[in-house]
Amino acid sequence: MREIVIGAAQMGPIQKADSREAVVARMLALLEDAARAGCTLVVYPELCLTTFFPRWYHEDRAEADIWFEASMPNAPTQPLFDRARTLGVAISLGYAELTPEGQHFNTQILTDRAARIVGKYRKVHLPGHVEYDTERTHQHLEKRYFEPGDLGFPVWRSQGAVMGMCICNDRRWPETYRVMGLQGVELVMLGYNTPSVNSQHGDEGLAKRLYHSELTMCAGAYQNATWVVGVAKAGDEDGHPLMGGSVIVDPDGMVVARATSEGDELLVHACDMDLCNFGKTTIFDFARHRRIEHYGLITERTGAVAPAP
Ligand code: CDT
Repeated sequence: MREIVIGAAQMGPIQKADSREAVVARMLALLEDAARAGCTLVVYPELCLTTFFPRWYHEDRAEADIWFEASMPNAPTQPLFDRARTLGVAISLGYAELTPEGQHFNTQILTDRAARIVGKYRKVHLPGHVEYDTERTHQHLEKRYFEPGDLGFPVWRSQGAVMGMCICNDRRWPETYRVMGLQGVELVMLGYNTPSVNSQHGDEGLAKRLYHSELTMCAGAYQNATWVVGVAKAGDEDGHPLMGGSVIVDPDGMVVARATSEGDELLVHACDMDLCNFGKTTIFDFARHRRIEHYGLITERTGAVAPAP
C-alpha cells in the first residue's frame, strides 16, 4: 500500500475587490482542516489567488498584469508556504504567472512537504478567444491574456508517487492524460474555473456541464489507471456563476469524493497509489497493447478533416 491522504480544497468565489491576503487566509483555513484530517497533499483550484479575471476585457492587455504574480512564493502567499512547511503538507495551486521575460502563463505548481517547489505546469489548452466577442453572454479571454504553456505535460516523483498536473480545459482532452500516462502517472492534479453557463449555448444547463466535467476526469483516470483530483473555484463572482463539482477519482474511474457546495469545501481521501497497478499491468498495459503505427494523425493533424462528400 502506498497511501497519500489528499485534500481537494475547493474554493468559493473570489470577488474582484478581494485582496490576495484575504484569499490566502481562506486557503490557510483549508490547509489547517486538511492537516487535521491527516492530509500530506492539498490541491487548490486554477487561478486561485484572484477572481477569474479572463472574463473581464482590458483594451490594454498590460492593465491585466494586476492579476499576475511576478514570483512564487511572493509576499501574499509566503504565509501559506510557511504554514505548509510547518505542517509538512505539500500543496499544489494555480496562479497567473508573469515571467521575468514578460511572458504570461496560466500556471500550477507542486511543492514537496518542505514547501519547496518541485513541479511547475503551464496550461496548454487555452479556451476562449482573443478579442471582445459581442455574440457571447460573457467573455472568456484566456487566449488574450495567456500564451499556451511551453513545458508540455511533465511528471514528478514525490511522496513515493508519480504526479502530474493539468489545468481546467486541459481535463477535457484525452491527450493530456495520455501524455502523462505514458510517463507512468499515478496522480493527476488539476484546478478549474468553469462558468455555470455556456456563453454560446445558454440552454445547456448546469447538470450537463457538471456531467461533462466529471465524465472527462473519470475517463482520463480509467484509461490511464491513475488517480485524478479535480478542484473547482466555484460560486458567484461579481454576478458570474462558476460551477462546483470537485471530485477525487480513483484509477478505476470511480468518484470516491464529490463536493456538495459551491463554497470553500475540503474533500479528503486516502489515495492508495498501488491501486494504479492493476490497470497499468492489464487492460491498459500500454507496452503490450498500444498500436502506435495507427496513431500518427494524433500529432500530424490538428483539426478534423472529413472525407469529401
Ligand atoms: N478555465 C477554463 O479553462 N474554463 C473552461 C471553460 C471554457 S468556456 C470558453 C473549461 O473547460 O472549463
